[in-house]
Amino acid sequence: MVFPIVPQPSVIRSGPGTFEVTASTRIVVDNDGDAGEADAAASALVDAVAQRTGLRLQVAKEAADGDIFLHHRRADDERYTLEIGDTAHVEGSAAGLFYGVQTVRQLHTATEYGWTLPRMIIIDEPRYAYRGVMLDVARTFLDVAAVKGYIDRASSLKFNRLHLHLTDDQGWRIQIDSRPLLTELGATTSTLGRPGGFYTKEDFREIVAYAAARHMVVVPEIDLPGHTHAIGVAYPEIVEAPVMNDVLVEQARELDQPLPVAGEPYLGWGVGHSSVRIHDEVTWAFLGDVLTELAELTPGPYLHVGGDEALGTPPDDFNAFAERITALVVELGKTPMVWHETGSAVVANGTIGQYWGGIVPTDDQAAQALRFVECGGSVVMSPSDVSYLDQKYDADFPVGLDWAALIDLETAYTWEPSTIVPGLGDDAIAGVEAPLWTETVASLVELDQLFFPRAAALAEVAWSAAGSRDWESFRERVGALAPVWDAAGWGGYRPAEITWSRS
Ligand code: TNX
Repeated sequence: MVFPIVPQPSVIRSGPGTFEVTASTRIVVDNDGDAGEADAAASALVDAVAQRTGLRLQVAKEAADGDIFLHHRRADDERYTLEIGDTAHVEGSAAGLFYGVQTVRQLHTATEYGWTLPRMIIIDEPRYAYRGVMLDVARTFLDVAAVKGYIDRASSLKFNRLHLHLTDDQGWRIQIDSRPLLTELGATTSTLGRPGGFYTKEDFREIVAYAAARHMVVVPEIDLPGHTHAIGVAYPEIVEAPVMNDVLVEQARELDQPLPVAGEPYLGWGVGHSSVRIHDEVTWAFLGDVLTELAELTPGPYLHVGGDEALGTPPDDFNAFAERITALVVELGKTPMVWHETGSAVVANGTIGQYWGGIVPTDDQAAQALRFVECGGSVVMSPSDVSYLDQKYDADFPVGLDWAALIDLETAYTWEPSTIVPGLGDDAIAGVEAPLWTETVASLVELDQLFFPRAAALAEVAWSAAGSRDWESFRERVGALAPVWDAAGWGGYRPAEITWSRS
């Protein structure tokens, strides 16, 4: 018997018969302490049942047979157990309960009068502690409602990190009180002239709180020292003139992208032409102010400071910059995250590198990834030819880029993080992240097409034990999730190699 759960749980034992959720089923909360952790999971379950059936179940304190119990246990982990018999029990930490509820939501079949659940036992916990999705809100600005929608989708697959790529050549998306022109002038546009925008501090706090309620930690990124053209639209003294050497001019021509003009918004999607002025103390005062405000806004432990594709920055300058900026993040009490190129430098102790090379790394990429371990840190795996959600599924796909690879569902599923960089095994891997860049994305509908179903494949790579992953089993399970996604109003692509259940 294959149960329609993605990611695949650690242990499943099926029992005989079913458990019926009807209008008289109550959700009984059993909080360990008075923080109400089980209450949050209870309302997630109430909402999930209501979404599919219109029934709003009662939440109760006292018990009866046939109810669904949520037992909260104080623990700093993400484990849960699920036992469905005459009565249903979910037990776990606050996060564990939330994941248990997501599992129940996937397991049900809708009936005329409610839900049917199979009797069974599940014991489940994740493989990796860091299970991320990234959203590029710089290339295309996405409003708070869209970001919340993205959090709903990702957290249903047990992702627990939301990396927000807040700044790039095309726009600056976060209010910084000490530098108001960043948003006044640097946020007005998106790629190809799509609407711009930015998050006020209140907006950002709202996103962080919404994510936290779904057990996702926000990882904000200010991309540096490259990808900084938008800073120059606001504060020209911080950035170098756009670098237009032969390589970059040729690259822009091949990509059919315009060249940047100093001080004017950049609407193309060429890369590598911008850099902050690394040797100017004015720049460091600016960066100190920006990162201090961002650190204050961010309850999570990480600040991502970019480091990718600084093609216009001389290597020695880049390394000096990397050392100083990661040290600054540590001073602010946060763990620095950076793209893997930054491994060319001696980064601050504990810095996490994000690997975005291919599943067959070049020697440089492998060496750079390993440097984070030598510097007391670890690596998050985002190999671009399997985990990049912005790449097309096939050559004819209407949205997405294709520079890394065409990534069909099986390609997104069938890879193993611990064997990519020789010498970089699970003890050095913090986890997996699936980035979604938005040069070609104009709407939430298009975002969904890139996200579903590949994010489900990547969620399983991040959560499920290597030995429990199996493409044929995944094919069956993912196809059965279509009604759950439909009920939530989530679109997405439905590739023909999967048999999709009907709602
Ligand atoms: C490369 S991957 C980039 C981004 C682009 C992306 C498009 C990485 C760290 N940098 O600037 O948006 O390609 O796929």
